[in-house]
Amino acid sequence: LDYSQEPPRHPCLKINAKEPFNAEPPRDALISSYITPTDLFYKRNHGPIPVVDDIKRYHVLIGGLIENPIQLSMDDIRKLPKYDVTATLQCAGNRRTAMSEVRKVKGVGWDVCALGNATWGGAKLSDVLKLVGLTQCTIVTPLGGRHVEFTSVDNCKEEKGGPYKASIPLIQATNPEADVLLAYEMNGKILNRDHGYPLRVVVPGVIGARSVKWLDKIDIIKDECQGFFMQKDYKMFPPTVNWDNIDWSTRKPQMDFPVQCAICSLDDDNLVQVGKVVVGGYAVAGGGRGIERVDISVDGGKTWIEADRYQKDNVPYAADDINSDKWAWVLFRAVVPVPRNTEIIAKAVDSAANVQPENVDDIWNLRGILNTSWHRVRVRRSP
Ligand code: MTE
Ligand code: MO
Repeated sequence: LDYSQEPPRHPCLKINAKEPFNAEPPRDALISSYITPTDLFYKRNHGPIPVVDDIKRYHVLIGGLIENPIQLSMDDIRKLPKYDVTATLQCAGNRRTAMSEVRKVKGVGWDVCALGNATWGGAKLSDVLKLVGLTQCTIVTPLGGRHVEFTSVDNCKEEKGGPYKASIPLIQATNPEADVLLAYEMNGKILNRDHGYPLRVVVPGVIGARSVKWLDKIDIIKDECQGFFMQKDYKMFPPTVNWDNIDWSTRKPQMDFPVQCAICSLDDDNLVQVGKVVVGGYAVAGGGRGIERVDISVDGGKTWIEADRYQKDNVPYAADDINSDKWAWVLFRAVVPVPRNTEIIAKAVDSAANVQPENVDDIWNLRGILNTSWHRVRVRRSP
């Protein structure tokens, strides 16, 4: 694997692994804007960033279990109606470092910033699939296809040098309301190499691993994708499963992510001068659910106060507001008293009343995915 053609990156990013390049922004930078600037957006890769330089010759093949396979150029994709969808992409490994502190897990360590909120511009996958005769509500094609597989042009060691792959159910892919995009823009600019130039999939509300970058082909397939990242990774196991007794076939690939939040205005350990502190951060729910509440405690979880929530331009947020971005995070803020040395905790509730687990131990899993436990930071009063 050749890492000699990596693009330049922002010096502020905290590098968790160099090759493949995995990096996240600092906490305070992450919540300084509702839309995450592209250069500060976390980068999660499993191999070198591919070079696609002959855009005239670039095309996406659509094949598999359909009667008439087609080939689409970038021009063909740009001719389809363009949608701008603001969606938060979150890596399933977000907050893995903290899970590893309980008991060691396997995988790249991440603090709380392996996510970002961007406006993705592109064609809807549902429109693209109409071109091969697949309409909304198709559960199975006449040839027996039930899943849509995305294959990349990159190469990674987990696939023994082959490309990264993932799939989603056909019913989701053909549903225009699911807002699955083939994106060629990120935050109003042409998608850059790190994030999938020239074309990537964006599956809103689902763990980042299914949003395949550098798309090469789309296949309609019978069973879900058999690739490494669908079958031997990104599955949720109970804490009793270890590397000696694991049977990967017993679990489904993780799709939607659960409700999550983290404090980003404070570090793990803080020394504060004054009697009050700003508790700011993000909260996000999978599957298009909204954030109903964010609770903050300064007494180890005995009592809670509700934080203010907002999305664009500091406008107060409501989960059921038609102007809210349903796939996007919510930023929160509360000013709380710090009476003594204490732990500050944040936890969110989504619109289906799902809550975050209190302790990381209960959701510990050997791959260290989906650490959505209450986020805790320590605060000491300086004398
Ligand atoms: N697509 C390809 N082709 N190769 C990859 O390594 N990583 C996935 C996904 N798509 C990956 C990929 C994972 S695990 C995540 S979390 C997101 O891309 C990260 O997207 P980003 O780097 O644009 O933030
Ligand atoms: Mo990821």
